[in-house]
Amino acid sequence: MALLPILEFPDPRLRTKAKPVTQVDGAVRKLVDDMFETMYDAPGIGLAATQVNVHKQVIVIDISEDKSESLVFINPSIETLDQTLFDYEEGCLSVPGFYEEVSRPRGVRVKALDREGKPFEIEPEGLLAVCIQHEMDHLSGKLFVDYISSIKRDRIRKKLQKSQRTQA
Ligand code: QAP
Ligand code: CO
Repeated sequence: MALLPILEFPDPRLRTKAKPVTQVDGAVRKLVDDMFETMYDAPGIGLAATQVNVHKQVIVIDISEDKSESLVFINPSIETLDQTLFDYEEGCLSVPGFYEEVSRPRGVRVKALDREGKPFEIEPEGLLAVCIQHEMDHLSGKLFVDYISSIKRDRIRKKLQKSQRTQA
């Protein structure tokens, strides 16, 4: 297993559109395992392959308190079931230190492949629904800061660019 470096906003590679996985093989399972290790180490509750500069449709999520509910989504697709908006203060491992409220549909149906390449379907609500929508946005090059005002986004961008400069 390995910890993978996480790209940070405004890195343009975060805008890359991920491609479908054609075969869920050992290399994909290794990526999944490395993504879990990276996410749990952070710690975080969700990570998309885009964030570790791998442009394949792979997401890992675990919203449990004790790392007991790991979920893998390969080639996910989504439908809205409950359009009622649900507000949540979101963060992102690619936007460290910043949290903003985002509104998204409350209920969704998600179809995907699991770690073995087997199709499955879930109908999450609440935080899990938020998290899946947030991670699926990453696979299409979108970030939660795209939903907030450009004034706030620019302020976050400037602060992160400054800390990235002094880190490097
Ligand atoms: C996405 O985010 C998410 O700023 C996952 O300094 C977040 O795991 C979906 C993290 C909220 C729904 C609701 C963020 C860790 C982790 C930070 C994360 C930080 C350290 C974020
Ligand atoms: Co994120």
